[in-house]
Amino acid sequence: MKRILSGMQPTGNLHLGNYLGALKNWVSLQHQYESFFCMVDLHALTAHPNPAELRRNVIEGTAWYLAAGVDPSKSTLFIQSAVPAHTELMWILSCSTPLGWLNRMTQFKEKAGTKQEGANLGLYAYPVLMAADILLYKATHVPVGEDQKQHLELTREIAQSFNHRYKKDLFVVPEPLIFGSGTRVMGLKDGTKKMSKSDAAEGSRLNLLDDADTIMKKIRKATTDTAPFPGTIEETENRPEVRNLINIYSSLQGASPQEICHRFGGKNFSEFKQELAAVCVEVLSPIRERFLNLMKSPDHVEKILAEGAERANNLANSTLEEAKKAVGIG
Ligand code: ATP
Ligand code: LTN
Repeated sequence: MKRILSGMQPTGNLHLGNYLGALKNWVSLQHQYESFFCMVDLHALTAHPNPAELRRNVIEGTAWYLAAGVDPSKSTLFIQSAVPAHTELMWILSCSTPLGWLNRMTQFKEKAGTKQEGANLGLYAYPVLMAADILLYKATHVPVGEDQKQHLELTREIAQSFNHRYKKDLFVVPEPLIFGSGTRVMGLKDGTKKMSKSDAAEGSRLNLLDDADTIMKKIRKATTDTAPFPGTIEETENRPEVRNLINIYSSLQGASPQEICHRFGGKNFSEFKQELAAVCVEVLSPIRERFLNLMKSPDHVEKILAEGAERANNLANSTLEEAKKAVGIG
């Protein structure tokens, strides 16, 4: 049985990058894999979010999963903190994870910056909790963005060393499912920086909550250059903003970047931008509509999460019991 598990932090303000880099893939994978998707609220605590906002973001984040097409009759949707086995297994795994492995993690270095002494233990141990998320469900595959590749490699090492130490084939060693570079959406203002919810420039990203007018305005104002539209994709090599807009069009509409260049090559950018905006509105508007409808009855979303937590707890507890027995506390 092939099984996936993936998660996203409930940090709010989802954007086109989250949709193309994560949600859209989850929606198609749920037809081929038994799927578990979780809102990793325990991971979010490492950044001390406002408590009321965190709760709201968990519900809204789940509503975005559903609005994008994650189907609760096919996939299990749940909140990480509703399954206590995650933190319990994390402790067991921590006791088998050398500090040397964690010291290699680049995300910790980036997030802690120059003030590592002041960074919290949760941020440092973040990848061990992520390993527990994955190993509890014996996921065979984990769909993640390029930035999470190192954390997944660590999960594999933790699983292998645990199995070896306790002489059991307990944990499944998961394979990453990394989506191609076309899914890395860059900012609309600077094509070398990824589209990100933490960018102060609102015009740099298309939020999933943006209405049609806002989408059109942001695309119209997206940075391009003075040269005409490229006739081949090779000509975009030193034009990151142009390349990014072509990639977005391609991911949303299905045409290859080369086909898009053939179609718009030599033309005015405004014609391309108009079509790009129309495609964005066509794809994003129905998702936004569904989201707004779902948020009219948050109880329905809560119910889906409660059902998901029940299924998740069943599976997670059975793996936790095996792990406890293996180490001698079960
Ligand atoms: P931040 O804005 O703080 O960097 P984020 O927008 O990257 O956060 P995450 O919660 O880290 O949000 O990511 C959620 C998922 O969305 C991850 O799977 C990540 O790989 C994907 N993702 C985020 N931004 C992009 C992007 N610009 N292009 C493609 N995928 C993205
Ligand atoms: N670390 C990931 C979120 C995450 C995750 C997971 C992804 C937490 N647990 C398990 C896949 C599987 C991030 O920051 N995007």
